[in-house]
Amino acid sequence: MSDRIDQIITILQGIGEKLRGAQHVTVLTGAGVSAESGIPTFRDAQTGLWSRFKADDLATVQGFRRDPVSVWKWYAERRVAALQAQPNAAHRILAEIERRVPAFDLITQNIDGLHQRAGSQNVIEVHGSLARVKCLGHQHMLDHWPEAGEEVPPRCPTCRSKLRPDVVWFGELLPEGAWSRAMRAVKACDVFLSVGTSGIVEPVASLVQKAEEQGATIIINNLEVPISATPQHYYLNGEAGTILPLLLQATWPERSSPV
Ligand code: BV8
Repeated sequence: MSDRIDQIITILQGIGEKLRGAQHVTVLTGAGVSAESGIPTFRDAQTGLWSRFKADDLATVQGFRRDPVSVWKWYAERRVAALQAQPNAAHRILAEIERRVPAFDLITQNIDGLHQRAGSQNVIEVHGSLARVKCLGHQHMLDHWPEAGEEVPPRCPTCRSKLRPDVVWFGELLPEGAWSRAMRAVKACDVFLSVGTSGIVEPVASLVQKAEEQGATIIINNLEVPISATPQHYYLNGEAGTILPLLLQATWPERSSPV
């Protein structure tokens, strides 16, 4: 057991050195960073959304066209759950790291808005957000979720076509602006920190490799990686709400962690 602790301490010290000297930190998060806020992930065995629901029915345009009421209700429920959830220590630590490094970008696949509520500023939502809706007909955007009315799903005030959540479904292109910002953030970084993503969904999954190819230090925290390190890679198995506070402490031991 003590060997494992010694290994974690050595890895955290190595990461601390890299983060202290970093010029530009780019973070990629997935559903795992919100798991300790009570938001289910997608692919975790029992609790994952895709083990309980069919992605084809709920996260594709075809699924929405087949049954717009069920899809709208599913996202409306997820939106309420996200609003009732609180950012956890992982969200807060990432916001704190942003304040302590010269340049920082946070790319998230999550649509729950918890990074922004934790104080993160440079958030790039590559899979959209539950805070916004758009219409099926002409992509007219509404920057708020409409009040519940008679009709479900509600209709676009401009063209009367059905409204849908402003999230990226399977088979849909990522928002052009967000994707190019994410690519710039990866190109600019010397430290790339991935937290709570299974790295399955493309094209986001390819960002780690892009960071690696340009020589950035790669740090990966989720529940599936081992605990190990090479000169360029650091793998930390563990819950983000536990690992990230240790990482902050190891990086700036002289500055107490205010989160
Ligand atoms: C695209 C909607 C170009 C929002 C999501 C056929 C046709 C078209 C495209 C494809 C195709 N076949 C494959 C593709 C590509 C497809 C894809 O990648 N499919 C996968 C399944 C193979 N991608 C797309 O379709 C993308 N668009 O390619 O456009 C195109 C267009 C047309 C034609 C050709 C090409 C669009 C992808 C976006 C899909 N939208 N959701 C929503 O409802 O939320 S996917 C869904 O997966 C979410 O967005 C989610 O964010 C994303 C990634 O999942 P993760 O966040 O990683 O979550 P997961 O549960 O998987 O993992 C959690 C991790 O956390 C685990 O590692 C776990 O260990 C860890 N963890 C758990 N607890 C903790 C923790 N870690 C730390 N602490 C904890 N406490």
